[in-house]
Amino acid sequence: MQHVTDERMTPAAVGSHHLVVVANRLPIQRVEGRWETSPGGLARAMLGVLRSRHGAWIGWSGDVEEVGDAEVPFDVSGATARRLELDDIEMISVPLTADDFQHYYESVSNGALWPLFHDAIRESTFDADSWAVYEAVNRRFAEAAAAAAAPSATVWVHDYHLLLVPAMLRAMRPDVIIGFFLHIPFPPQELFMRMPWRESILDGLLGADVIGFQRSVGADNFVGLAKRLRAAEPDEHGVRTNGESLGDGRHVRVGTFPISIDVDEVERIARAPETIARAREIRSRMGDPETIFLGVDRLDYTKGIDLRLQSFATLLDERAAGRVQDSSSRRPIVLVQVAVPGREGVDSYVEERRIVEQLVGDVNGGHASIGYPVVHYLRRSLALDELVALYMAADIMLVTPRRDGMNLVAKEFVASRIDDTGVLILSEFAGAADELTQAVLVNPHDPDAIVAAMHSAMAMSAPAAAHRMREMRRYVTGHTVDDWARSFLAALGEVSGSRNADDTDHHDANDAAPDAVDPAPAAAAGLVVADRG
Ligand code: ADQ
Repeated sequence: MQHVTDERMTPAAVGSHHLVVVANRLPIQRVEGRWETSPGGLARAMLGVLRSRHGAWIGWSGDVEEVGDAEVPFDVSGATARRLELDDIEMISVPLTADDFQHYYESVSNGALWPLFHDAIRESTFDADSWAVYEAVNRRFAEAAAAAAAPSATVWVHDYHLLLVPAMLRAMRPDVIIGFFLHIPFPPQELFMRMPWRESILDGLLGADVIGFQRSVGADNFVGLAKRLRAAEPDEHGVRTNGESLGDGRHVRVGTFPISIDVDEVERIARAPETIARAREIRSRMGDPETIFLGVDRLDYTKGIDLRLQSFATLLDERAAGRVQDSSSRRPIVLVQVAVPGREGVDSYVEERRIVEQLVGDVNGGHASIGYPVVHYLRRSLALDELVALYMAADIMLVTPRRDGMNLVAKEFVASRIDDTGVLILSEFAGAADELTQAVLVNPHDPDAIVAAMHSAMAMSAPAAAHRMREMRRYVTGHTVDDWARSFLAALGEVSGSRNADDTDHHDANDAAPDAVDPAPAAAAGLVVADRG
């Protein structure tokens, strides 16, 4: 059910949320003129907890706005507002103009941070004017969070678009518990040091109470940098800040929280008779190939789509030249590559699409026959049920990113293989490699290694493949996105508990009034803030 709120008429709703999620995008989409929650795994995991804790989600709606266009985006039923209640969760939109979008999203987030945090696979562009906009937009998100959060609420900030929000929010609302989760890798010190805004970023993050990373290597990189650049003192659970601007001696917990998927949803789709029939249909429409390789990615240079296409071409060349023993089969081997384009305002994404599409053309040009392409290339987003049917139709899943925070496609593939068949080839440089250790792990930077992994996956006996898949399924089933969200919130809950205990101790020891939060920013946000104790 959707319900539009015009905040000009309902100011009482401000500042009442006990759990606030802050992310670049709102988890909503417009379907036939109506706003609905969008179905991603993160959204599904968070919406459940948000609903149960009177939550709000702060983010951008996805539509750029004109300067001064104060009342979009929720133009439903003739009413307009910045807030929309969907399924008992308040969606609060942070407006972005086309200029904001270009500087904050394209230039800094995806032109500077994204490549640097992914091993500097592409050169970052550092533009001081864009950084000023990034700061301004981060402040807007922090202000929205400060205005939405109830006294002592929990605020969970997500990802590289919002690295400055934790410290900004702490300055406005010292009473709230702040978590930050980074979905992408956190780079090694040598690379991070290139960033002109390196101190600001560390200060921004150190404003949080808990900082979560996908892999322990990211957490270690962060702690090392906080020590080196901010004189933070590492301990078993994180760091203690050191410096006036950061609040001397404040503890920041730093941990590893590998994200996962909605396993129940994927399994439910995989068990549905329509999906099983669709998987069979996909195979037969491709001429019942001997082997179907599958890749599913955003069209991003980090994902290594080009690397796998090159290795696939080598595999086909070897078979054509008769250098491979099992090439006696007349049935073809094919690769299905699904790629969703995006970020095309950034040059490197336009370039990546050109590279990938040229390779698809080259491989098909050299190896296809009439009516039988060897690479089936779909440049679009597919619904989850169609994706699951593809995961089930495939024999070998190719997940070969040059670097990836986690890679949820690998986990979706595993969750889909309810009959324990199929082989996963997985890059060592994806976060998922720490967990899915029964995959055929590969160094994607080594073309021969990808070809060798393809051969070994094709040659793997059914019992060996079933053993590996069973192990991986057991792992994924026991580590769902709900478990991930719960564990991060539990870490925040511990901070909240220890703060309350500290306040009680302080109160008992000094017999003084509990610390009051700085009322100025809260008052600016239209809030009445209670004492912390
Ligand atoms: P992404 O880089 O977007 O996420 P990923 O983890 O692979 O990467 O998630 C992609 C999601 O998009 C999956 O759920 C997948 O099903 C979906 N998807 C991909 N291609 C699709 C297509 N053609 N059609 C429809 N859906 C498609 C960032 C980090 C990752 C990290 C996630 C979550 O870069 O490393 O795993 O966040 O933290």
